[in-house]
Amino acid sequence: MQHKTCILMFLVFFLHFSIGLVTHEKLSTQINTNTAILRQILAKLYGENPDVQNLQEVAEGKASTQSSQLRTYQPGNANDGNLNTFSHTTNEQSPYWEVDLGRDYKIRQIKIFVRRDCCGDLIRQLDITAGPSHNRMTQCAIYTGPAKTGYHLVFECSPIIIGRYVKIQKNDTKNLALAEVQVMAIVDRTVG
Ligand SMILES: [Ca+2]
Repeated sequence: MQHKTCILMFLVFFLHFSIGLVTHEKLSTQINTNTAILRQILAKLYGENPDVQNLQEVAEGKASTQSSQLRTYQPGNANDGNLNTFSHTTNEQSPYWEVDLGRDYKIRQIKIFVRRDCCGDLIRQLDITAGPSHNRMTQCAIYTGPAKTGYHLVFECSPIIIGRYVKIQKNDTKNLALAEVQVMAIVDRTVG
């Protein structure tokens, strides 16, 4: 990582210095040229570590379930891409919500969007796991909370988890309501 830091420091210096030398008329052209060079070098740097790029959300629209359901608040409301809809279990012991991504992904982050209308403090005591099958789940994070209404929580899975299922389980006897869950996975680079 250190040589990358040095290269970036050099680039910042180079850009600063070169902009100072050119005339006002040439400034725009010079900036465009420098930006192109910077992009090429950054692409080269990140090319050595493709994990830095290519994080994609892979949960939206996938099959999801929950341990119980209050009225019409179906599990799919938590991965429909809409922050104004939410899933909702009944009050029960250890309610959970789970999504089936359809295949294994390299899961790096799990994001939870708390309801915007109320009750954010009920997002607490969460056990966030992922894995390739239900009997091989690995903990990504725990969240003691409590959250607040409208919170956006981001959990890093470190190291990444290879998994098809992502489960959010709450360790109390109240309901689990989720406005949205996003699963950010490392997806293979596309060429061109
Ligand atoms: Ca939603």
